[in-house]
Amino acid sequence: MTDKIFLKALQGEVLPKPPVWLMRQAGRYLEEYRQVREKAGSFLNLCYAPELAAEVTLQPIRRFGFDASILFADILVVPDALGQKVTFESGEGPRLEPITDLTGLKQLDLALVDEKFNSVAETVRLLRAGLPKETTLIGFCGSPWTVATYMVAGKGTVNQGPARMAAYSDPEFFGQLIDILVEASIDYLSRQVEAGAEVLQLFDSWSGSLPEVEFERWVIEPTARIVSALRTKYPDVPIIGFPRGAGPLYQRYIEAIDVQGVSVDETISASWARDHLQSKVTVQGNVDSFALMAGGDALKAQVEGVMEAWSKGPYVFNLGHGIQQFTPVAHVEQMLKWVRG
Ligand code: 1CP
Repeated sequence: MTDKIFLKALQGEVLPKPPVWLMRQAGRYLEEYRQVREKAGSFLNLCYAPELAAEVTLQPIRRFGFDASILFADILVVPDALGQKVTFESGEGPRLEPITDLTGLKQLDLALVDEKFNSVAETVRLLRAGLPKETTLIGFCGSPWTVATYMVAGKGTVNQGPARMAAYSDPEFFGQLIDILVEASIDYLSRQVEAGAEVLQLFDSWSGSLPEVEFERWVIEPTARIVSALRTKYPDVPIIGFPRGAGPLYQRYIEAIDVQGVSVDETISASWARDHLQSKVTVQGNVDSFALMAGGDALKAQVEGVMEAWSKGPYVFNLGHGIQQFTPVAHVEQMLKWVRG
């Protein structure tokens, strides 16, 4: 039995008020984050400095009292730890030395990951010691497809074209890349659980760019392997999947993968999610992060829409995607008042 309402919701309990947290709740919309970020130097330095990473993880908990806290790190820690060169240029997003064929895969080595994965695990340890007792700690990684889109293109892309091309024209290479990511992700998430992560979330931010057959092969299949390995090792740790943009394939995703929760993006209607997802898993979402940035009546309507549609089943209140950089803190406070009453 647990007193943590976020865990209760993931165990399927229907609660009078939902637990609430926000994707990317630590970040540049917070003044106190920008200060620590500056002190850390590079973004990856911040990810690998346990004291600082724990500090920025705790900032939104202190300010807003969210029910869950997500480890501060990034999905690109995995390629970085495997040996690919990764940097974050300010204002431009991530840059990687692209890996586009079997020869390129040789620079990746599963034996290299210890130091970097362990420093993230150290952040998790500090957090378990520093979080309020009612707050649940979420560990995470990117799903193989989404991480691979960055590894192949060397940066974020509008349509994930380079990875889609590689998957069609060199499936041998692309399949091996995905296999490496499956293994590295199981290792990485296992270390997070051993260090104290109580829930895991798998971010597949770009799963919406794949047709059905490719979705099955590059999203469902590798994610199912990761989830089943973790389920076997840690049967009591709930897992949330986030196949962003998957549309009706959300349903296939929760049927094929043993997740306890599914994070729903803002393009899915809350009533569709209630009818097709909530009877099987806990749903999480799905207010538009731009409605939060805009605030006012538009935001209020969305908050009420989600709560009305989902309140008869298990759910977690969240956004449909990460919080926007220029979101006023006052809008977050207002939204919490509406949610918590
Ligand atoms: O300089 C900065 O401060 C950079 C901003 C930033 C932050 C705060 C980046 C760069 N990453 C993060 C932290 C982060 N990233 C977290 C932990 C913090 C929290 O949620 O509170 C998490 C869970 C992520 C996950 C992540 N990183 C995803 C999946 C979720 C999503 O937003 O779709 C992705 C795709 C990334 C890659 C990434 N990291 C950062 C940037 C600018 C990008 C590229 C995004 C893109 O291609 O559009």
